[in-house]
Amino acid sequence: MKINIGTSRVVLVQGDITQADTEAIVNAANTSLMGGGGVDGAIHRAGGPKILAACKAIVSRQGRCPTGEAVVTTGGDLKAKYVIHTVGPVWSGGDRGERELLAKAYRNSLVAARQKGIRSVAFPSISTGAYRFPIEEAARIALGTVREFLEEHPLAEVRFVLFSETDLHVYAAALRER
Ligand code: AR6
Repeated sequence: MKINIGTSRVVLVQGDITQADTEAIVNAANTSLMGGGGVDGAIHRAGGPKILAACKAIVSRQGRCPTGEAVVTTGGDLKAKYVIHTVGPVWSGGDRGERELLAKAYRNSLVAARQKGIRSVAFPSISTGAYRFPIEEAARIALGTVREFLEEHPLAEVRFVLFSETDLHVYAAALRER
């Protein structure tokens, strides 16, 4: 599924984000930036040790990555030249600012992309795996935040790479709602 927002393209696909040919892919990391399970594990495995080395350098310079913030490293052996590591919130019922923090993670990832002159970015579904954010709401926040950003700051393409067909359907429904 594909829509245009001004001159930018928003694309939803099912797949493995480590294979994406966008200029950057986004990692759903944790504040340590030292890798983990889920998409984080997959990205570090596919991209090789250069990514972790770059994460370590960032952490030794500026400390852990707070929830909602984003940092950029090399893409190592990936097709993507860069990995944007962001940290989504852990869902704990919805009254700890989870929605705002999720929006912030998407927004700051796009801000980081723009600062590097990156024109195409692929996102996974941040926070909806190990961090248990309800996916219907997460999809609305993700797509709404991306749309708002692109209306101000066009990019060539923002792609959502959803791991399962079910997740793709949830994002497609959220995109059609608007
Ligand atoms: N490509 C695209 N999406 C994927 C892939 C892949 N290769 N692998 C998994 N997903 P999660 P979170 C989907 O748990 O909820 C890590 O341990 C997955 O199906 O990866 O933000 C970090 O280190 C789900 O839809 O991220 C953190 O500690 C989505 O990616 C913590 O998990 C996000 O699931 C972050 O949890």
